[in-house]
Amino acid sequence: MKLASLLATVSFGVLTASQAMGAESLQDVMKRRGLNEKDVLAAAKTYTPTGKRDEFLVFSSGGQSGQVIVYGIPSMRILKYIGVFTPEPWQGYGYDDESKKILDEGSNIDGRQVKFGDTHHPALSETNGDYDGQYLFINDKNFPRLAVIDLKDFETKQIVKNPIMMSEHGGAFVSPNTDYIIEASQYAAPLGGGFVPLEQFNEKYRGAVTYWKFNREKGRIEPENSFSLELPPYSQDLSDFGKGPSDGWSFTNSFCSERYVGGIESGRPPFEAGCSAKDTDFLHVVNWKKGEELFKAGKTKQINGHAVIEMATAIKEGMLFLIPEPKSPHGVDVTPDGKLLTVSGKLDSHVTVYSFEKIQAAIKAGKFSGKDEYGVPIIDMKDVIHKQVELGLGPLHTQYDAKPCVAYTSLYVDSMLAKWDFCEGKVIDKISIHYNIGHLMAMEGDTAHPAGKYVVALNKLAIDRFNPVGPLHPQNHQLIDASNDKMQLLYDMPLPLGEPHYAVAIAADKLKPHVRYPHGTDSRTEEKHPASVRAGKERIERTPGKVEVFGSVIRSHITPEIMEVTEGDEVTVHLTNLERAEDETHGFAISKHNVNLSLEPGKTASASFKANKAGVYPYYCTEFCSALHLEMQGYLIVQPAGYKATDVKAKEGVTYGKADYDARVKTNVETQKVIDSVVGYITSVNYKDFAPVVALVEDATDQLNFAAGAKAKSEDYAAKGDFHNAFLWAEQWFQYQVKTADIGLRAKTFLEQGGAKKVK
Ligand code: K7E
Ligand code: CUA
Repeated sequence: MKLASLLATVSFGVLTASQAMGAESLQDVMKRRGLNEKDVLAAAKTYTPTGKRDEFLVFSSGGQSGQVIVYGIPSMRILKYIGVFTPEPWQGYGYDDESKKILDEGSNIDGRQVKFGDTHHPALSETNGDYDGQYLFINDKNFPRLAVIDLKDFETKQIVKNPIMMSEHGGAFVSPNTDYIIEASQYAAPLGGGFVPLEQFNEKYRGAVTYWKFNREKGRIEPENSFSLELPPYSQDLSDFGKGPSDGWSFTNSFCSERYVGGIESGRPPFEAGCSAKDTDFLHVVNWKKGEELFKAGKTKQINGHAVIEMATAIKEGMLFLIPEPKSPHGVDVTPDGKLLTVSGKLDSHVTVYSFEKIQAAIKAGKFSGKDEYGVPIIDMKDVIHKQVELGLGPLHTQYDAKPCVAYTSLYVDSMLAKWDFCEGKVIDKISIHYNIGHLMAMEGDTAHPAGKYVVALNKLAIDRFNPVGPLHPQNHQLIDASNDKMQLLYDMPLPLGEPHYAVAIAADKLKPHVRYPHGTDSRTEEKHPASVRAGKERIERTPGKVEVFGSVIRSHITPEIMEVTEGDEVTVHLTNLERAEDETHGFAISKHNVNLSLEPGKTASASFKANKAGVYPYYCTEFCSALHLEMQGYLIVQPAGYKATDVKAKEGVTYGKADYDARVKTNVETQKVIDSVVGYITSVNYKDFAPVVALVEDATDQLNFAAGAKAKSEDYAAKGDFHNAFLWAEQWFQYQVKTADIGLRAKTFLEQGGAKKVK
């Protein structure tokens, strides 16, 4: 009745009627909130009603947080933080033994644990130059390392530490088939570490690029099959791989090719003066395919057990060239067709477009304007320029549009974003954004086939856009509608982690993540966990000084519920989540032991710790997993050394009799009828065609078997006249029934909503 009258109101458009009912019209809301038509249009372009999903997913650098932020476009709703270089407690990352192996080892340098990461550039795996939705990589500028994230479960699987660099920046960027991931150093230093006085900067300090070999089948980087190229001590910067005609080549910018060393405290002009003195720096052009051959032929030098192609070898073999590029450049970005590269000079108002064909022609003809001090051939800039386009002040990074020849470039000094034609060399549109823009991101905008539609401006430290939250301001990602020539600003999203740097956006339908793990999976190795258990096989193993628990979690209990250990024991708790239902993640935390596990359905994770203080430590589930979540608990009992148990029997809190037992059994019998009717419905339709329902039915069957076990125990006790225990087991029988019914009803709802068909 209510609905009918509401519909009537809408269809007749009677404003006063809706006001009379207390509902507001769009006009009312616009007036009340001070919105104009443009605002409402922008809202309509981003608003995503409940249940609707986003068209693109973004993987954004979490900056100094060392994490990755995942959000949707156009809604700008945050979906996940992925722990990468720093712990992420909710996911148990850095808390369970399995992830600690990756994070602790990947954070250790010279015996020190580095507890942050300066993440800059995420990169998605590619097949033929297009995103394939399989893997994500991200670099750490501060502690040169690279992480591999598997998009099957959005978890970090590997961290490789760069064996020769002291800082980096030009990573991660992938080759068109993800054979290699590039990591270029930033500030020159002695390769491999160690002390060399600054006076020997020119002779002994070096830059480098590392080509990390990626094994796609294993989903891991193979350090033993990776190599680096030694470079002059110019501050190498951003990099990109060629594709299409330029496949096999990579490009790395530099700044401070002046090789200036500051020292303001001793009266020397500072770094920033000496590092921007010249009008040009150098773009490094590298034939990495040739590098791969040299590496395989062993024409390398070992530094810290890592193969490095020396500059002299690279020059002799014709794999390294330099091209001047305007003043303090930042991004170098290969066009989707692989024919051109755009380079932005921060201190130049132009973007320079280089032609790969012309570069190749110059190399083939041996036409060089000279050599740098290290003997690297320099290609004359004017021989290889396609266009120079005046875009505005402080151009930084470029991304590409779905339309041929169309690019977007961020203008740091102007606080603008330019849409331009790199074939013709003309500006199409410019839009003012907030300020402090660094990178920008177009949808799949660094691939062979960009998707267009939206651009995001990644702005730093949003002083005035949001409610103030203290001196440290949030970052600001601004969504821009780029589907028309004229761009429109749609939405400001504050991000409260670190400086955004770069982000990549992929069509959401390319991602097919798991909803659960196969039973007993170690998610970090993606293999069967050796300590996983099946229901009923839980156990505790003891050896002198060691206790190992092989337990399980399932609504709503942890098995075992009591763990008794002795002070000083080394304890390891392995827990397997036996559930199959998608949302049945359980947590496991032990009071005061820094133990927190996230156990998604099917996962096995472990926590090791020393029981160093006698006491009673409650443990419990940390996810609100069911009605009896709070009862999902247990005790770690750490007994003092030499403790002897007395045989005094514990006094029960409450004792139960026959009447309690009878009443409980009566309810259980009623409950069983409900379950039977749900089971009847499920089996009467084609439920086997619904994978999630099949999983739920398996879960429900488990629970029902447990219920049968508890019922048998209850009846045994009743037969012996022990109604206290008979009642408690009847209660447990009921708990299993409740869980069965809960799962069964979820399956039923799913089937009804999914249009299941009658089969009998
Ligand atoms: Cu421009 Cu690291 Cu790519 Cu920051 S970087 S903005
Ligand atoms: Cu399991 Cu709460």
